[in-house]
Parts: sequence; C-alpha cells; structure tokens
Amino acid sequence: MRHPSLLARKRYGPTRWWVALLGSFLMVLGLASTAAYGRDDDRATAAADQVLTWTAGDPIDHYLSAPRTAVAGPATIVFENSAATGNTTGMPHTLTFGVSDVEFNNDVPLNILANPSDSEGGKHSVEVTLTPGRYFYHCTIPGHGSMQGILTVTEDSGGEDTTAPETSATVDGDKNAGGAYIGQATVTVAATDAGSGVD
Ligand SMILES: [Cu+2]
Repeated sequence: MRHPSLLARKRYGPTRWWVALLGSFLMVLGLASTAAYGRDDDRATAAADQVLTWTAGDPIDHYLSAPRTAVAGPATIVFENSAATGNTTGMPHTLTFGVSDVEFNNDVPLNILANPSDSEGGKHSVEVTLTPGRYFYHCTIPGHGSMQGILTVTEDSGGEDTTAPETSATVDGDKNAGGAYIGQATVTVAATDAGSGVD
C-alpha cells in the first residue's frame, strides 16, 4: 500500500515573501494531486482476475446462480453443473451466449455443455474477453427455454481515482496585534489520499 504524504516545512524571512511562496507551494501541490489521479495499476490487474460463475442443478427452468454484472475486459467464466451444486439426476445443461440478436452483444460465442458425469465433473472454465453492453445467455437443451438471463457489462474504469486528496496548509509564527506575522513564519503543507496515495 502506498501511503506517502507530502510534507514540506520551510522557513522564510519577510512576511510578504512567504505569502507569495505559499501560493506557489499550493500550485505545486495542486499539480501533484492531479498526477495522483488516473489509472491505478493494482486495480487494473484485479479486473483481469474477475471470475464469473454460473451454477445449475436439477431445475430445468433456471440456473441456480448467475452473475448479473461484470466489468469489460478479460474474465474467467465458470459453469458448474455437478453433484456439488445439487445435481442429483445427471441432468445436462449448457451455458450459451447468444450471438445473433442485435439487441445484445454477439462477440463472445460461449457454449459450454456440462453434466455431473462429464470429463470435468460438470465444472468447466473458459477465458473470454467481455465488452461493454449486455449478453443474453441461455440453456440450449430442449425444454430448458426458461433457463436464460442477461449479463450486463460495464466499462472498466481502470480503478480511476476521482476523489481529490485532502490538503492542508498551516502557518505558524509570532503575530502582532493586527494578526500579521512578525519576522519569520513557518508554513506547513500536507496532502493525503486514502485511495491512490499522493505522488
Ligand atoms: Cu438446462
């Protein structure tokens, strides 16, 4: 976890000088904050690790579980129709993505047939690349027409950090009766960002 904080401590002479310098410090701080936005490599990698799992069992009118949403990019699709997911009858099912309806994404020709006694024990994994939009999936076994649903895929934001860092600037020194600093004053600026840290 990156947890840097920008901490600057400087001493300046005449009051009017450090006021100008404080301004330039805050400008630099602002630029650094902007640089801290943008893609976070750790989270971009995490998106490639997404695993989407469908399960099926004895019912012929619905999957036992199915994801509703996913993030665009690489994904591992797991379809399990096994004794472990409650299949006691040996009923086969498919997880099939539609590729012919213009209303939906047609770029992933997924078609997995699984049953508890197949070579994989009913649990299959396939690597795919999803694009933003909606995928229609269904089971193609005759009589299983109600086994269907929609997977909605959203744009990968890349873990973009849209929250600005928290910044502060404090002045420390002796003041006169009018509140103006006398002689030297110390300016401390700091910035923290709980999300991506501060560069
Ligand atoms: Cu089925």
